[in-house]
Amino acid sequence: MFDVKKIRKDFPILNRKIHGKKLVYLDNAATSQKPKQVIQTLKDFYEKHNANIHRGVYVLSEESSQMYEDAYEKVAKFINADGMEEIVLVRNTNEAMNIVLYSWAWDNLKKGDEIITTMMEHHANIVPWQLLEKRGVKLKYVDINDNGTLRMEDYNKLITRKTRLIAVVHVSNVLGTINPIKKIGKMAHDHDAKLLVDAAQSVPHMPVDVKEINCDFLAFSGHKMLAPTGTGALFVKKEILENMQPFMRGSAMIKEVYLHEAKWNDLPWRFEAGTPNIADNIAFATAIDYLQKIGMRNVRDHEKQLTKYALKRMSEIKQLKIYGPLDTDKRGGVIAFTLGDIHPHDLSTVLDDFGIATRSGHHCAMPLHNRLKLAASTRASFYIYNTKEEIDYFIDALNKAAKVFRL
Ligand code: C6P
Repeated sequence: MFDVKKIRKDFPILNRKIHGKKLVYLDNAATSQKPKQVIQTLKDFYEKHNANIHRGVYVLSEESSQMYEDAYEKVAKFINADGMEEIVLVRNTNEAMNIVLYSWAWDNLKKGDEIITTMMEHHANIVPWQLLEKRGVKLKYVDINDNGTLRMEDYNKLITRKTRLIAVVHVSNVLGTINPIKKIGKMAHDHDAKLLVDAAQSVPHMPVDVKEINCDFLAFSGHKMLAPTGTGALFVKKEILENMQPFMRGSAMIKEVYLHEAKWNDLPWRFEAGTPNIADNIAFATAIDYLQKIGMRNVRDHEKQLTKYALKRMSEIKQLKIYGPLDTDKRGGVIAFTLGDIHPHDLSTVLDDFGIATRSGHHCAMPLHNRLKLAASTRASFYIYNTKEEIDYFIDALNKAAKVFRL
């Protein structure tokens, strides 16, 4: 049974007052709040187990090494990967993309090759590929329809025998659109191209299975799914990861070092130079335990209900424009909107006076905002601890803001 009241008790920060009002946290797409279980894991680690990993034969080092390896296995299992040899733990989705850029694309793409991405991408899935343009790789964009879905017919027009990579966001952090990544992956593979999925806004919010999607690369951030900041993961199919060269070189990622050459460590350690983010990644595993206990299907259902309710109530507000599909089967729990001609930063500031945390700006999706002819938007994004009552309060605040700005 999904019990939001019980869940809320696990999040100490939800007791905070902001400007004398109860905090209503609606910026979950940026980063989620952390339950006490995750905070406790960090405390326990530093109070009872702290030592560097894979370096000592003493008890603390063996304990921390085991806990770190267990965290890898937990992340792998969560997305149904074949164990930690298909995972690299990273600080965030951006870092994951940069590993694909420097350790795969750099060696496998040459002048004339093509990458297809989309107009609804986060900068993390655009800017890395721009570096390859300097080497003569062509970067192509699939456009969007007026309702914020991908213009699927563009793929047929853009794919050629030179397409090497199709990079696509699973759930847009602005439009909320859930993209048909399985279908896109099939098109990629039919053309001998690889599929890279930016799952930063899907893995925290719904069941995601890398085998079912049949993706080659999949990136996500732990800090958006209850884990500490500085956590995230890159999934790469084993046969691809085995042949990728580590681009960060130094200690821990090697097996043997000679004066003029070195032999790489086993997977996944060859992609981790130096002391990794040990405690935070162990707490990442606690976050996964927490989500699995609730069940990812229940997480999705709860957010779907909240989103449906919020979309209905928001559409009743005059001059409020919502971006992205309105059908909750086709969208996740992020809602970007504008209210009349109120500048999104001004609106977010007024909402903050009510204790409501929203994000305003281009949400690191500037090409999308340009495509929508928008300088910025305000965005509310939901997670497991948000309630219908919070949405009512948010709607009230929006109505009051409209009055303040004389809409
Ligand atoms: N979007 C948002 O407020 P990092 O920052 O590397 O953990 O995640 C990057 C990223 C990549 N792809 C998508 C779809 C994302 O939404 C994000 C993060 C946050 O929308 C911060 S910009």
